Amino acid sequence: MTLQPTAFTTAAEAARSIDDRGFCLLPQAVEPAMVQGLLARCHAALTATADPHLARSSRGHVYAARNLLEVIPEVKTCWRSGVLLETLREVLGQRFGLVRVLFFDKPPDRTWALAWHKDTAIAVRDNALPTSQFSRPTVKAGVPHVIASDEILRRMLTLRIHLDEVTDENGPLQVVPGSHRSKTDEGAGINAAVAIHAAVGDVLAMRPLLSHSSGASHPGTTRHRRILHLEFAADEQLPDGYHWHDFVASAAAEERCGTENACEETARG
Ligand SMILES: O=C(O)CCC(=O)C(=O)O
Repeated sequence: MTLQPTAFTTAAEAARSIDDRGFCLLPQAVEPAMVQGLLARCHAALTATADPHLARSSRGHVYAARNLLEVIPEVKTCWRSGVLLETLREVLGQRFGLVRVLFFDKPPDRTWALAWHKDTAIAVRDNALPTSQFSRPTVKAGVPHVIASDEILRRMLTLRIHLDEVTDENGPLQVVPGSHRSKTDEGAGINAAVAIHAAVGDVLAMRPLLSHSSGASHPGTTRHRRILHLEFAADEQLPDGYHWHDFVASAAAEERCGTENACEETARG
């Protein structure tokens, strides 16, 4: 089954779909000029750098990159207006922040497939602290990660910005509707999976616990499948003294913080 964009006219409708099914597709949520800017920035950043943490094809195409917050500064702002900001606020509340950014491509000469899984790893500053909430510390591309509890993952939302059209030809993401509530049902319900077809500028909003997979692109295709994957969390604080590796506060949180600082300064005289 294929999912075509449904016109979610309000963030409240989008949030209801995310609550019920674990995802929704937001058509044309990123304007063409912004998509062009992001593509140009990704191309410049990912071809210029000799960073060994980038995954490259034999022809030098980057097909996966992590930790893009500093490399592509536009990812800190491209969601700060319109339906993306409204949906993030509706789902995560006012104090949310951007915590991790990845890039995926399926270059024609180096396509790939990914088995069914849920996104359970988060990037933290120090993954060696004693904890009952986090497990399996690892280092991915030089950044410490841990597996987070369902409680934390249920308060996160991912936006996948489509920089290319996605059809059956270039390995669309498949998702299992309703599989977003816990880690325990991994692999269940794949008979009901839907493929996410998207136009350039469409954004898939999905819970990290939603079961997902993707197949290889068709042989002979000339299509890339470039996606910026932005992960957001509702809360800046983590348990057991852990800290997000990065937390780029939403405008609302920044404004409030600014006001609080101003208030503190006024109170201090
Ligand atoms: O973009 C895709 O096809 C899947 C990427 C993904 O789910 C992941 O790396 O966890």
